Amino acid sequence: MTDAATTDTAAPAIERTLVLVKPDGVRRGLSGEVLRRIEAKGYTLVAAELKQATPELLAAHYAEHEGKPFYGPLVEFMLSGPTLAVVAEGQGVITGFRSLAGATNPTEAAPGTIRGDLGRDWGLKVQQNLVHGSDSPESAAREIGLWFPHV
Ligand code: IDP
Ligand code: MG
Repeated sequence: MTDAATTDTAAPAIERTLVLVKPDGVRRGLSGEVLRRIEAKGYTLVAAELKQATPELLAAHYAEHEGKPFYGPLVEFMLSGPTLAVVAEGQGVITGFRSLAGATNPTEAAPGTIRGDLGRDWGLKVQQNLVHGSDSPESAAREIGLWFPHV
């Protein structure tokens, strides 16, 4: 017996997503652990570069959050040290990496996720939650263009 729902569905397209190990993750020596989890899941690393973000890059990257109470603290935090910018590739990687990362609030992030296992609330105005992952194909294309203009 064939399963029409499976056999008639086109193979999912290969996607790319932008992952950032934020300055807290780099400072805490967790860059390798984040890369390890991406690779252990089976995704491919396409690009990786340690970068010092600029106010201009962050204004573009976090434009959707401008005006929110945590926006100023978020930009200041992201300027506080180098960020490891990564492009990862694979079917479903955009949603898949968000699952690996866990919920935005590290207190609520499930054990087994990057934020759940390695993050915590430090009582600051912005959640220092170790990683960023693009949230849609449109965001991924836009963010990869910002962080890796040549990829
Ligand atoms: P995401 O990183 O899980 O996609 P966003 O809503 O896009 O979450 O927020 C961007 C970043 O801003 C978060 O990762 C976190 O560092 C910070 N942030 C978001 N919401 C809050 C909040 O309510 N309080 C403090 N910091 C926040
Ligand atoms: Mg987001």
